Amino acid sequence: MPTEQMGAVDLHGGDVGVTPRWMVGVSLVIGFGLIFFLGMVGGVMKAAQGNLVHLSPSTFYALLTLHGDGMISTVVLLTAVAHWYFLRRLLNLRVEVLVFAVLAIVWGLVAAAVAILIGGFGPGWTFLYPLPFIGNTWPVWSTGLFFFGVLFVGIGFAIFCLDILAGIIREYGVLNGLALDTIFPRLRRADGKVAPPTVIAATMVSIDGILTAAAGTVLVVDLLAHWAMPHFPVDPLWIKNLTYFFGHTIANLTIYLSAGVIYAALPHYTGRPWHTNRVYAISWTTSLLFVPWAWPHHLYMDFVQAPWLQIFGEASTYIATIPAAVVTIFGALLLVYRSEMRWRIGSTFFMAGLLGWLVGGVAAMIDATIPFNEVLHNTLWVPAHFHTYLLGGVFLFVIGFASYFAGDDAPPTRLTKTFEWVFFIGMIGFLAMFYAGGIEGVPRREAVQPVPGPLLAVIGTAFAAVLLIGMTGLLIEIFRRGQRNGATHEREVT
Ligand code: HEM
Ligand SMILES: [Cu+2]
Repeated sequence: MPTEQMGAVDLHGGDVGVTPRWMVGVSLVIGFGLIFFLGMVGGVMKAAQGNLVHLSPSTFYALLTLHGDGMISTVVLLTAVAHWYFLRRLLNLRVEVLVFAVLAIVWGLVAAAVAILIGGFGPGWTFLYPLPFIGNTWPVWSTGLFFFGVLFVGIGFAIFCLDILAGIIREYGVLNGLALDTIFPRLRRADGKVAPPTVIAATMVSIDGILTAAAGTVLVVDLLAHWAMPHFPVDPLWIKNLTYFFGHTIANLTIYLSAGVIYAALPHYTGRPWHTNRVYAISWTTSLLFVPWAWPHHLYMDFVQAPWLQIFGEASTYIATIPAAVVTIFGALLLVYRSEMRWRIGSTFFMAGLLGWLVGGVAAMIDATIPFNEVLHNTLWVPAHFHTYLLGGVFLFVIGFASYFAGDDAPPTRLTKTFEWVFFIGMIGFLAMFYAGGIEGVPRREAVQPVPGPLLAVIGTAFAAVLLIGMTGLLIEIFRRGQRNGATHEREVT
């Protein structure tokens, strides 16, 4: 695709009169607004567990559901939009499709929020059958509305994935989208062009994302049928498998979306391009094949589950996680090593996020190992590990992207450094309390926890407050610095 032509697409936006930059900017504002609100909800839940505020159990479980469903949908939105920002120039994507995807996800979030905040729907964000139907504290309409909300989030994500996959097929084809031409000379193109790492990540995410959205659709349609016609039979084991195929994988894909962002954005700070090679092709193809098989690690306690799935799920968890994480973290270190790395808010958060991904990933694999799972299952170890890589990984990547997007290239000031420290100290302390609870065997998802849960929750609440103060200050600073820069210039994608 000649660059002039792509420039024309950029400048004129689409028929809906929306420019890509505007759309990405608006999505970031919506997403960060939601994270702030849902983070406050998280802080209130912790405070309630620490007996600092009083919530009725049904309110607690409704807020838990809101926080979980909202946070996951929001990071899907944010990471997808950030990845799209780079992909649109590489794949000549149209902004109209992104508008539809974002609208579907936001609509899904609103529907779920109404079901929860007005209806009191509260079976947890994984809405495991039969809980949504037997919880007697919420009305029947809220169950249906919540499922519609989930359906729309899935549809929005599917639109995003299908559009990207179509772009990849147009520009590279699926095999070369995975850079398999670096391994098989027969696939090589005449012009010698190889897919950049951002596109490799997009190929993996879009294919696995379509599978995930398909599973989510089957799941929600099954549940909606049961909701409308209570005689419609559903098999609990089948539903549980589908639920985790959908829930585990969609949450997991936000990390792979983030990797696509880092491949494109980090070179801006190191001054070196991030090249594709065979190792990327092999690692990402492996992740593509195994990510959809990791979900059974949520069902180790289900004795009726087929044993081969348990073993295969454990093995797939390792095989899916390790290669892409290792190549990304090593790749980033090589990119930074002896480069004249410019430490800005963007680059700092990208590197810190990689650390969160590593720590959270190791903690996740510990939990996905059957003998450990026997003691850690459904303890606070679970929110410990996923907050490490979602809050301490994916969310940091998104902050890094926001800084990049805002054109905030000024060196850190004393104020931004202070906010960074406040944020990191709050975050680490907050996560540490989750891990401590896990090691002590405090169960997750309980409005009222056994000792030492409440004490840890008091300390966790204090750290959460620190985290939220640092986060808010930093985001306001990024926004202000971005505005000062005009933030109108577009950058080269490496
Ligand atoms: C900003 C600060 C945050 C705070 C204070 C916070 C707090 C909490 C608390 C207290 C719980 C309940 C844990 C339990 O007892 O089971 C929880 C659960 C959860 N959080 Fe967060 N969290 C934060 C950020 C995030 C982020 C960024 C994400 C995802 C991107 C996230 C996703 C979740 C999910 C999926 C659950 C599980 C919900 C369920 O069990 O149904 N949280 N969080
Ligand atoms: Cu999982």
